[in-house]
Order: sequence, then structure tokens, then C-alpha cells
Amino acid sequence: MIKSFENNNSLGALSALLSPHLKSKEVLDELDRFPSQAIVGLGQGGGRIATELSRFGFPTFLLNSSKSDMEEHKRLISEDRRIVTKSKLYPELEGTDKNAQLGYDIATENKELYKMVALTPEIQNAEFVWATVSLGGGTGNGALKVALAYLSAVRKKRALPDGNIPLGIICSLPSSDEKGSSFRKNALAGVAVIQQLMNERKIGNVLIIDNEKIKNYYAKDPLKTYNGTEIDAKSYSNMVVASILAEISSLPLLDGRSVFDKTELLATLSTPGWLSISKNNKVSEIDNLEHTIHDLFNDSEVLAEYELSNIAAGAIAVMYPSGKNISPKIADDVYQYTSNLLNTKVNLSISTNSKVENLTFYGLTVNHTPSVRITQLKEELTEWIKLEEEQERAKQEASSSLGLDEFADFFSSERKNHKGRGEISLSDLNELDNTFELGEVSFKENDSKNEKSMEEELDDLDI
Ligand SMILES: Nc1nc2c(ncn2[C@@H]2O[C@H](COP(=O)(O)OP(=O)(O)OP(=O)(O)O)[C@@H](O)[C@H]2O)c(=O)[nH]1
Ligand SMILES: [Mg+2]
Repeated sequence: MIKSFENNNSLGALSALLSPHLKSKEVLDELDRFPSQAIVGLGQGGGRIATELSRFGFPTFLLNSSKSDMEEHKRLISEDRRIVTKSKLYPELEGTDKNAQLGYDIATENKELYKMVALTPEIQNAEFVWATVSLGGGTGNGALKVALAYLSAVRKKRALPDGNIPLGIICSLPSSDEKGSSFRKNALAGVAVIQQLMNERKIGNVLIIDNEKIKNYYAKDPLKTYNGTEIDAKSYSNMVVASILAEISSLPLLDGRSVFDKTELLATLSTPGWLSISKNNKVSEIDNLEHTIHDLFNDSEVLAEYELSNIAAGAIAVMYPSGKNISPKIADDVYQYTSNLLNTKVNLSISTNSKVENLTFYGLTVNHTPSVRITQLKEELTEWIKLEEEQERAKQEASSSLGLDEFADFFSSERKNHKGRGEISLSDLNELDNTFELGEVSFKENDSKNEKSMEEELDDLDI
């Protein structure tokens, strides 16, 4: 079960970001109904996001090809849940240095570990499971396809009545000051994988953290912890995502004029699509409700920005400070304005709370199209490819001006044979048969690569 938001020593600096309503008696009394969630963190960024979420008491597993990346989380995540994915081909590598294709190969090599995590009781029994990943990198991004195939198969057993699967992804997108094409290629390839999983209804919501948006916002308003240390923008973004997720997860606990119940929240989170979360806690009086709702969805998105069109599902929550007068018409009005604006089915929560000082609004939309940052990333990628080609040309020119062309093939590229790194096998030698006409000599072929497939359901999956 979730730990109390009031007496939780693991929260650390995250505590400062949480909405005060999480520490209210209304919420604390109902904590046993808090939607149970489990987390699988892939790669370094994914591991950091996951660890931030683990502070609430959510069971959390980390998988990474770099052991040292995960060491930073040893105080919060036990060793048996920090799982190292090793590569036989590249035993010395820790991470992929932003090579998502290599990340995919390593994940495939380690698929038994991903199956093992998917089959843990924590993942099987949670009401919702999140996989977390940074799409700019190689290890986590490359692992997405493998991890999600198994997670989805397992979570399908807990599908909602409409068939949607309570499994989502939280992913970060690189910011504009991360240099080079590889971050962007990785990110766009990752988005393509995710979109396909959505189209196949293998996952529900995907929550994007736009590192560009967070960086710009954070530059204006950096956070200092109680002891005065500054927090870097990426750690801050992980805290923001953790706090907003806890806040929206608490909505079903709020009692009031209109209740967004747990089934509705899980149905929203399990709808395949890109989840946008908006928040406004600066309203002291409502003078123009329609305007406030418009601003909430258009200008108060917390983690990434979206075009407000093509929406699959929506929800709005309004929390009043206790003692504030609530107009009897409010539920009808909020419902009407929001469903007109979003043009889709809308869930509604209207409640009062003893700890909030201002009115607090939350808005959720599940969008068919991803964040507008994707279009920018595509443009940035085109520019980087052009720039890198120019750099390559300049490099060639510089080297040809040395006049050493006759040595160009001295270290021939044919020597670079990846397969050559492992031990030589009988089948490698058999390839030489034709060259030396040893055809009549027969060796018994025993190809260890053709292992018999295991019987478990997961083994039959085609990734
Ligand atoms: N939001 C967020 N983004 C992060 C964080 N750490 C790294 N990133 C982003 O993640 C990308 C780099 O990916 P990593 O997570 O370092 O990569 P990886 O999965 O470990 O894979 P390798 O490339 O093999 O190391 C960059 O775009 C970073 O901006 C984090 O804590 N939060
Ligand atoms: Mg790494």
C-alpha cells in the first residue's frame, strides 16, 4: 500500500512539491483506496523517474545495462530490484552511449530478465503499472519494445471491461540544448514504437516529460531544498512528474458533490493515447468559469504541450477550500464547459478540502496525437543531420589535405567483424568447407543457438 504522505521519511525534497491536499485528513483517512501502482524503470533517466515514484511506496524495479547508473538509487531500491542487463557480445560496456539499436540488442539478449520482472506478483497485481524511460538514450529506449511486450501480456490479465490494459509509459524527450542527431533519432524511433503499441491497444496512457519545457520553466523558478541545496532541472522534472501523478491518483479519494471514482480514473489511464495533465492552484475566486477552464487546458499543462483537438477522453477536478461557498450550479457548469471544450466524454470531480488555500483545478486529456515537441524534434533532427554532414565533409577535406591517401586501406574495414569477438564455434569452421573442399568429411552439427523454445506463454511472443 501507499505510504502516508504525512509520515514518509523517503519523500525527501519531493515533499515540498506535493499539493497540501495530499496531507489532509480527507485523503489520509481514505489512503487504503489509493490506486496501487508498480513501476519498471528502464535505463538511467527511466531509473531516476522510477526511483522518484518509489518514494511513495510503489514497488519499483530498475533494469539497466549500466550497474553504476543504478548505484545512485541503492538507498531507495533494494539490490534484487536493481537488475543489470549484461551483454555477452560487449561484456565490458556499461550503457550504450545513446545507441538505441544496441540497447534493443542487449534487451533481447536479456529477455528472460524482463519476463521475470513482468511475472512478479507486484507487477501482476498492481492496479496500474508504469514503465519509465528517457527516449533520448539507448539502453532504456532500446528496451521498450522487449519490456512492454512482456508487461502488456501480463497486464492483459487485468484488462478493464472495455479491453483496455492498465499499463502506461512515462517518458522524457530531449531538450534543444542536447547536441547531435542521436538523441533525436532515438527519441523519434521510441515515439514510433510507442505509437504502434498504442495502435495495437497493448498499452494505455503515455505521459511525456518534455525536458525542454521543464528546463525553460525551471530556469525561471529553481527549487531549493530545505537545507538550501539546488536541484538540477532533470531531477526537478522527475519530482514534478511524481508529485502530479500522486495528486491525480488521489482524486478518487476525494468526497464531494461529484466523484471521479477509481474505476473512472483507471479507465482514463488505460485508454490508449498521450496523457496531458494540467494544474492551476492559483485561483482564489472564480469570476469567469469558462475562461478558467479554457486556460487550464490550454495554458497550464504541467509536463508537455498539446494541441487541444482529437481527444479520446478527458477529466476535470475542482477542489475548494473547506468553508468556501460552492455554487449549486457548479457541477453542471464545469461539466458543460469542459465537454464543449474537449468535445469528448468527460469525468468530473468537485470536492472540498481542509488543507488547500486556493481553488485547485486539475485537467486530464488523453490525446490521439503526441505533444507538439515531437514536430520540433523532427525539425531539429533535420538541422543536425545537415550540420553533421557538413562536419563530416570538413573532416574529409582536412584529412585529404594531408596527402596520405595511399595509407587509406592500411587498416582495412574487413577486419572489423563483430562475430569475431566471441569464441570460434564448429559452425564457423564449417563455413570454410567449400574453400578447402572438405565436404566429404562429416562432423555432427550441434548448433547450440537452436535451443528448444520454452513452453511459457511469454516465450511465444513475437517482439
Ligand atoms: N526527465 C529526465 N530526463 C532525463 C533524466 N536523465 C536523463 N534524461 C534524458 O535522457 C536522455 C539520455 O538518456 P539516458 O537515460 O542517459 O540513457 P540510457 O537509457 O541510460 O541509455 P544509454 O544511452 O545507453 O546510457 C537525455 O535526453 C536526457 O536529457 C532524468 O532524470 N529525467
Ligand atoms: Mg545510461
